[in-house]
Amino acid sequence: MTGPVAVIGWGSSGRSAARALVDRGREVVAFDSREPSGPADAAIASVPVVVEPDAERMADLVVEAAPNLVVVSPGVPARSPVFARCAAAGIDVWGEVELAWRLQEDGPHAGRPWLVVTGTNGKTTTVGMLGSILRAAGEEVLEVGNIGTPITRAIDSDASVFAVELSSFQLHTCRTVSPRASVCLNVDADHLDWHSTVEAYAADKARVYENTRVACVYPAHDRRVEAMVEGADVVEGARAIGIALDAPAVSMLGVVEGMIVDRAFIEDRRTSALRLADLTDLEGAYGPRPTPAVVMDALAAAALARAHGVAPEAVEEGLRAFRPSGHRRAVVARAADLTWIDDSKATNAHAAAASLAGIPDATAVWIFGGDAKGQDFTGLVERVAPRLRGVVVIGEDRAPQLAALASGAPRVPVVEVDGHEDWMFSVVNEAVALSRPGDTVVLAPACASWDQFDDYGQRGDAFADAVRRLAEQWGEPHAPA
Ligand code: UMA
Repeated sequence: MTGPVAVIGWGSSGRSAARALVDRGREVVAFDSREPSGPADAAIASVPVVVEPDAERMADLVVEAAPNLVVVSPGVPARSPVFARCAAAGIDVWGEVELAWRLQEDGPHAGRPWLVVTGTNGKTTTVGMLGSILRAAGEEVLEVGNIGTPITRAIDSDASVFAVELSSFQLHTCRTVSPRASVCLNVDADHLDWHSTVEAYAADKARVYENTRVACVYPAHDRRVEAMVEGADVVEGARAIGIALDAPAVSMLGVVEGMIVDRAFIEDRRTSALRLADLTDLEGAYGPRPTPAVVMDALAAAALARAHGVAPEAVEEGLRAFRPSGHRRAVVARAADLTWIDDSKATNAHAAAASLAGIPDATAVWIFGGDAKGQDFTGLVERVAPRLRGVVVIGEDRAPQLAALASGAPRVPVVEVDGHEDWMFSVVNEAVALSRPGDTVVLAPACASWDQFDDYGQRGDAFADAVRRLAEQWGEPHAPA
């Protein structure tokens, strides 16, 4: 392959792709709809960046540049005219992930396995658990993809295996990527502004299973995802491996008496199952009651690791050592006789429902609210009402949350906290007032944070900080999680 390459999008994927291409002696020209923010590193400082806000006009300019390959960033939507225009001109369009795969397979790291995770919710948790398990098995693993590090940035590393998080955007432009094992955790309506329809979104998610070599892992209760596995063109011999929260059938991983067990990757799977780990191994990360969603993530990570040949002991050790990155249902403290959970990342109703799902009835104090993004919370409140001891409603506009609570959970006590000075400290004190010893306080706002914070991370940090101060007040200065 020679000749210039056009890179669309000068963000982290585009710059990383350009760097990998320039390192291989390729000429690159970049396109972006906005003035690039921040300087590129020295190796790509001389790459020309064409700024063109109009997508039609940009597509014309790309074709006029006569590249023999176009590499698109994940943020470029499927409806972007650049796809049709390049197809008409006979120019190949690859995503940054497809480029990474091809460069890997053309180079000294050909054959390095990719274990690939997609899904609407739980991707990052699963990739984190998988990374921890692989590390416990002595692998040099890198967690890459949508999780933050573009894969082209990692291809020249000596990592022995990649734990890869892929979004539907990235899967849309994958063609020859051939994972050793793959999973789609779940599919719920999301990103419809990018994909146009739920069907198109699901079709892109389904691509995760294409060309899989050893195992297509899927939630056994989810017909829609199972159908994706059935419809996938896989490498001969690849197996479908179900995961479920109950006793596993043959070729599945599941849960028996509080143990994660494997009936897929053992010789005598027709007659027996192998214990991999206990649910209590998740306690350090998630407290005594991991939610069903978290257990499914652990099952998925275990199945991918087992498909890669990891020993059972490493699954146990890896799950025990795993700690979620901040704000994803992390136990931030046990203080004031309560377990405090930061799930500030739960910025929509689906994620908040998953967050509250594993908590015993009437023992959750729920911190709920923020920028509602136009959501109607009636369904969410009806679903979680049995779990609730009380609710602290936050945010600048609390009307949508209060209306849903009044109709869906009329007997649950509700307290509002407005944005007065040091309001998050009031929130945690109100939560204590609503609670009984042994309860769980969950920050799972179901809303974006932009009305009061820069991002969900800042919101979670403010919560953790307020809990720390509360713990000190209660004479529990270290309040270990
Ligand atoms: N741009 C254009 N034209 C377009 C769209 C974007 O020129 O039509 C330009 C923008 O002006 C900007 C650049 O492209 O300069 C940004 O590119 P990008 O949006 O593809 O983002 P990157 O910085 O390359 O980051 C991407 C992922 N972002 C998206 O998918 C939106 C990151 O996921 C990912 O970590 C990174 O690649 C490395 O793989 C972020 C994300 O929000 C975390 N993902 C979504 C999610 O998780 O829900 C899918």
